[in-house]
Amino acid sequence: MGSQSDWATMRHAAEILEVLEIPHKALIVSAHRTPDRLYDFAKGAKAAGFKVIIAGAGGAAHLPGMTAAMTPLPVFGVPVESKALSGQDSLLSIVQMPAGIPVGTLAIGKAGAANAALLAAAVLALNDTALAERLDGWRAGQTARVAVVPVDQP
Ligand code: RP5
Repeated sequence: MGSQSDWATMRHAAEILEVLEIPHKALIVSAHRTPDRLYDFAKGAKAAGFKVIIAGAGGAAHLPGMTAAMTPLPVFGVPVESKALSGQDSLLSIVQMPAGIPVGTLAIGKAGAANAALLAAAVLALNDTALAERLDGWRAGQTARVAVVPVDQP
């Protein structure tokens, strides 16, 4: 993620990765404030053993696109909800990649972070039967928790 301030959003990705028992690292890598850290991370990610990168950033959100430019790994971008423009800036910055360098862009905010983790899990599950079963179980649990009849909530 691009900043400590993104963690409130990106922790929703980390929580799902934890539940699915997917080893992961949560790192602050700013395209603007720590460009050398971004270069080192993105250039070295594949050799370091990463399989998928989830990049969350807000505002002029260059992190996902710049990361994708420097790694062959799949990159999923999460537009963090910004104060000034409610994440519309983040979304458009991340989603409008020119042809040739893809970033799989998720929804703004918490839903995008959670879905980035689930999408990463689905990719990894293609070559991991045990993870595929855990992901199936997670989805079945979600389905089972949906009530048929709504209740009044306080
Ligand atoms: C982006 O700027 C970060 O991804 C963050 O969403 C946004 C604001 O960062 P802070 O000023 O809160 O550190 O680079």
